[in-house]
Amino acid sequence: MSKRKITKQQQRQIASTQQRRIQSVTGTQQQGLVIARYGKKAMVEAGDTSIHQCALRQHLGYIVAGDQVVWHATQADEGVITALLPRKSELTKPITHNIFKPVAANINQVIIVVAPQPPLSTLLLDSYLVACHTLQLSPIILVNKYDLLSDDDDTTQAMKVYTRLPYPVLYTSTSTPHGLDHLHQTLQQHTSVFVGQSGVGKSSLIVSLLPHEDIVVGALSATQAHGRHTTSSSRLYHLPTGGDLIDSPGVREFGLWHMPAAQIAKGFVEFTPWLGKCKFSDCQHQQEPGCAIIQAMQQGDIHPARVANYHRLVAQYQR
Ligand SMILES: Nc1nc2c(ncn2[C@@H]2O[C@H](COP(=O)(O)OP(=O)(O)OP(=O)(O)O)[C@@H](O)[C@H]2O)c(=O)[nH]1
Ligand SMILES: [Mg+2]
Ligand SMILES: [Zn+2]
Repeated sequence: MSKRKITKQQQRQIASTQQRRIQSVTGTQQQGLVIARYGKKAMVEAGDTSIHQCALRQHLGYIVAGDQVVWHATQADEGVITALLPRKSELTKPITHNIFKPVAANINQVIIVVAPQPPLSTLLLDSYLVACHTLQLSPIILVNKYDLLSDDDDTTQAMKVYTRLPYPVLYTSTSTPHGLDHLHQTLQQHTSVFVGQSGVGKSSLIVSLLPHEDIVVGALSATQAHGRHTTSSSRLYHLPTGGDLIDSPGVREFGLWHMPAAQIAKGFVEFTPWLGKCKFSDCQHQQEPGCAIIQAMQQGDIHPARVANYHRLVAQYQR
């Protein structure tokens, strides 16, 4: 069935109905910050920090935590969102081929949380790094569950690759205060989002950062059903030291974008000095003679694990 087309006359009718609705409610239009979105409702924080459950008007686009919206009150703690203000940035998640769902809006930092448990996926980490590069967002790698790390485990070994890259790497534990001060400083004056695999401790970290706030680690039915604490939708928190932090639901993979290989290569930042220097302009950086990337790898300037992940992402992103 084709999508419903709206004629100009219908558009005018919708506009005038909206105008009448606006005039008939008690509240006046005001700007607000979306704290969370649950199904067909969103929690909006007003300028006076009061929270309102708001219904969503049609044709708004997908509202998400971090969005700035225009809304008006209908009752004491309820309202309606009538417009979405333009986003300065957004982190989107590919759901199916070329269809993206926003995870967080108006952020300037992405904190990619990893841990030794569940086992680290460097492919997922690299996917996020490529996504951040494409979306022009600054990534920070946060290794949580420091208490479970040992000198020779897989995560410690893998992190040796990432500490050579130009990204900050932080270590934290929620069972000890390890790294929390540093994390507080990193989050100050920024709007950040926690992303990563399910179970790495994103929500637990927020509990540690905001011990006085009533945060449920994990959500509702999923917790009871599976005995697991799982976040089901993004939610924004104000930090006492300044800055906002958005918790997002964990993912299993983040690798379904359709992206040209050249764009993926740009997201592997240490490849940059060698891009465009291969003998063949259409070089796949596999076995070709005169491949600058392979040469850089052989002389130790690029880690083989990153080249391997680059090829896996090219295969995945282009499938
Ligand atoms: N040992 C250890 N366990 C931790 C640490 N941080 C969190 N955990 C545990 O890890 C489990 C998952 O924590 P959550 O905070 O729910 O993880 P999440 O990343 O928010 O998961 P999703 O909401 O599913 O994405 C819980 O059982 C926590 O108690 C840590 O620093 N050390
Ligand atoms: Mg969570
Ligand atoms: Zn090459």
